[in-house]
Amino acid sequence: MTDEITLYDLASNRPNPRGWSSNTLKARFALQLKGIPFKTVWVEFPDIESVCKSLGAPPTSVWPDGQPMYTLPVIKDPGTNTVLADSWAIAKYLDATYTARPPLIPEGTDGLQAAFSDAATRIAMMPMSQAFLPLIPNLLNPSSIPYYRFRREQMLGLKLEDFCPLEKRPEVLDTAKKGFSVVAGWYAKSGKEYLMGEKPCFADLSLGAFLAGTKQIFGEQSDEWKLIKTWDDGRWARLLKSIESLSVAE
Ligand SMILES: N[C@@H](CCC(=O)N[C@@H](CS)C(=O)NCC(=O)O)C(=O)O
Repeated sequence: MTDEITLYDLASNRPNPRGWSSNTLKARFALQLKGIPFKTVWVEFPDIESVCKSLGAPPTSVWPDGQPMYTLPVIKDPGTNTVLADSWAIAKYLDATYTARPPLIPEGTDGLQAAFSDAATRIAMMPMSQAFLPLIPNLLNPSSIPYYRFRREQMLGLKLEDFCPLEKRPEVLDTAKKGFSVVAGWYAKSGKEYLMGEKPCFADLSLGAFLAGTKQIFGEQSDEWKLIKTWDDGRWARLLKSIESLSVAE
């Protein structure tokens, strides 16, 4: 029996999985930035609900048909007998429980960080997601693909491929680029490497997690990732690199 935290993360068909979902990567980076040892249990999409129920992790949302939606990341901390879903709640818990490293959500910054992430999601991350969503089945194991397609197509009311046809991808990426440039302007105002200065906060880490997911989904050698790396004078490649380099490997 170990006291190590377990992170429940989404499985992929990649040989050395390090996570590909921006939501679960937020929790992974939060644990790594805080230097907290943990192990990963990789979960297939159709098993998320049963895994959450067996752990006692509550749903975090609802499906369009009103059914509860169970999601990852989930962490289980045997040291405090805690099970938690939702990346924000996990970050708050780690800040409160593991105080050796600076907090990711310092007191008084909750609202501003949430507002930043919400705005960056709408103008930059949503268009980027539109561009990469049809590619996600390529990195899933066969047992997850039909579930993933069914659920996403049910939510979108469209076939994944029709959400962003290949010929539309450059235009959608251009919209994402414009959104990222606005976010780059917010960073420029901070005048420092991170939004709140020299140390990354949860909002930086969330953007880093999104970029890490984007890189995995398009592929490091893809034309798309090579292009994204040049946006805003390389700001996004640098942000991802610095978040990853601060993260202690699992
Ligand atoms: N607000 C949640 C959202 C998590 C979320 O949406 N996770 C997705 C994976 S990226 C999920 O588990 N979806 C469940 C499903 O598709 O069945 C968080 O930040 O943790």
